[in-house]
Amino acid sequence: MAPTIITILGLSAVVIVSSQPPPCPHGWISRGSSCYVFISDTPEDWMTAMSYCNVLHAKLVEIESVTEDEFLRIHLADSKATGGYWIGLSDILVEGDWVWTSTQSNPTYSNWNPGQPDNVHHHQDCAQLYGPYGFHWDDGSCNDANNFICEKAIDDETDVIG
Ligand SMILES: [Ca+2]
Ligand SMILES: [Ca+2]
Repeated sequence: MAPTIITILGLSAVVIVSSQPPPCPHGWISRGSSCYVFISDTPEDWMTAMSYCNVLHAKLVEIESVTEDEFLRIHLADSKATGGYWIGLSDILVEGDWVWTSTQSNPTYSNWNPGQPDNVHHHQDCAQLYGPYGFHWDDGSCNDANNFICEKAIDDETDVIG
């Protein structure tokens, strides 16, 4: 059977409307003044996830507002994510005293699922966006292997126009 080659012309066109460089590195998603990357294929315990983000010159995501929280939740839902995603919030040092890792400050905004944090078995010291709770916040065991989200500021060295 001879191969048949069909050439279709003019059905698609790519229009480049901007010559500005993208604000975030390849594979990262921009929102506001931050870039985010969702790590879903190498689940890690919370501490290793934090180190992984640090290697990327980032931190485990820290969620300061409802708009940031909704952005993450909508992205997870749109990408059909499941399971848990570590965020940079823990009460490892003092039980019940939740702090963002980079600042050691208590959250001014939080979105725990009803009944959370519940510190099940007295060893849930790390916070995650938890799929079964619609990616509202839950405390989990820091040793569990979970997906995670890294966040970093849009590179200040990039020339910003406008
Ligand atoms: Ca943030
Ligand atoms: Ca819990």
